[in-house]
Amino acid sequence: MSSSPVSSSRSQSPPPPAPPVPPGRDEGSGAVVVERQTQKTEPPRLYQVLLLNDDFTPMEFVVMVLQEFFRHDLDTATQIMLKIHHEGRGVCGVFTKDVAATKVELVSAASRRAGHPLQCIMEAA
Ligand code: TYC
Repeated sequence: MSSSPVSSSRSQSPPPPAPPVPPGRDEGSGAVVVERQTQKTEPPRLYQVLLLNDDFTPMEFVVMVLQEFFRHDLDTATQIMLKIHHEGRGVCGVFTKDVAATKVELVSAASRRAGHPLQCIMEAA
């Protein structure tokens, strides 16, 4: 059997694959290329930052911490401080992991510097 008359000796190999088309409008043809999203992005895990009660840290210092590091107003900071004082622990705020860890470090450093034993910790929310 002879080869087809339309095929030349140079068309033996298949044509090279078309270059990938970036998402968006396919220039010229008017076609729109839609990329299927196969992987779902999970929301970041959140962490509570807590203060623990102790017998020595002055109430005023705890209120200051809640205002300065967690941006609570005076009334809210006082309520949170009193909750910690009576119940042993209380939530200062909820953050992503890096932000929570930074808050813990900053509060702990400030407490140490002021000579207070105030404990600041983080827990998965
Ligand atoms: N219990 C402390 C006192 O009576 C006050 C205090 C409140 C300390 C909250 C720590 O996280 C704390 N001076």
